[in-house]
Amino acid sequence: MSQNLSGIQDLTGLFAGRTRMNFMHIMHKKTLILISSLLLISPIIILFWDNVAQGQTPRYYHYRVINTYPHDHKAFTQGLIYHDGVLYESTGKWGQSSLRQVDLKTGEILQIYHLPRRYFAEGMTIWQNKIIQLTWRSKIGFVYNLKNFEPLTHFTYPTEGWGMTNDGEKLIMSDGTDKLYFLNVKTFETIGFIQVRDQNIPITKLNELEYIEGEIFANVWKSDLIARISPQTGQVLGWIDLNGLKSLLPKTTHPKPNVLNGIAYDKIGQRLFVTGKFWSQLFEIQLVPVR
Ligand SMILES: [Ca+2]
Repeated sequence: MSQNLSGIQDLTGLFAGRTRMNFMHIMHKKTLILISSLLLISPIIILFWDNVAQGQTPRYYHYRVINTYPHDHKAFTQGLIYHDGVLYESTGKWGQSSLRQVDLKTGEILQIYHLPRRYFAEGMTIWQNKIIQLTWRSKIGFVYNLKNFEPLTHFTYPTEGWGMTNDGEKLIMSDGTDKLYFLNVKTFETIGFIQVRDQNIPITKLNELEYIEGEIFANVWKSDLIARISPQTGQVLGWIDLNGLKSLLPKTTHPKPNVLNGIAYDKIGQRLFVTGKFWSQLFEIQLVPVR
């Protein structure tokens, strides 16, 4: 994982400038509406233009903390899922990589599988009665029995492995670039990809993923941002700014809390959970649109 932060710095600048851009966007729309009204152009044309404009500019969200739960502060979180009332987590680092089943309310580890020391675990997803887990640079993924974590099989891929989720039909994988790959869930072959863009700006370092209500949510590595991405076009539909969340963590933990990473979604309860690497807490948050 590159230490080059220029992409993130660009992203931060992009985000900071958006208040002004939103204002310009609103003014632009108002001007169009005024001219259109004066020229007695059909309101349908105005509506069409408005939709086009909205498709070009992402929405922005802050957050409200709804609940706080304990989280293993020694877990270098790489993948997080909520499934059937419990959390599943993949943790990284050489010699510390694991697959876990975790009680949400207590943070207790209910079941754990330790990977061989030569593997650095990354993202994962649940498909039917199996767990599929990536590794960082070994170009190998593992498939486990969901119930007892028994290793079943493995597969290979040509890139680094970062995040993983699925849309109910195919696997979705990130590799730290601006690409999200679609994989056949039976053969693990790459069947397509999208390139993620905020308008025309490539968004790189896409990390942990979660497919939520028809969108792909992606942590951007080493930032407090989660991108909401269209699976069809790769366009960023929205930005969630989680700045300040890490500062809510108790100060006494060791190792030091690392970056935000970990998105899980309770589809039935419509609850959104986030955490980070070595974070001692996991947060249920509600998104608050920035007006
Ligand atoms: Ca996830």
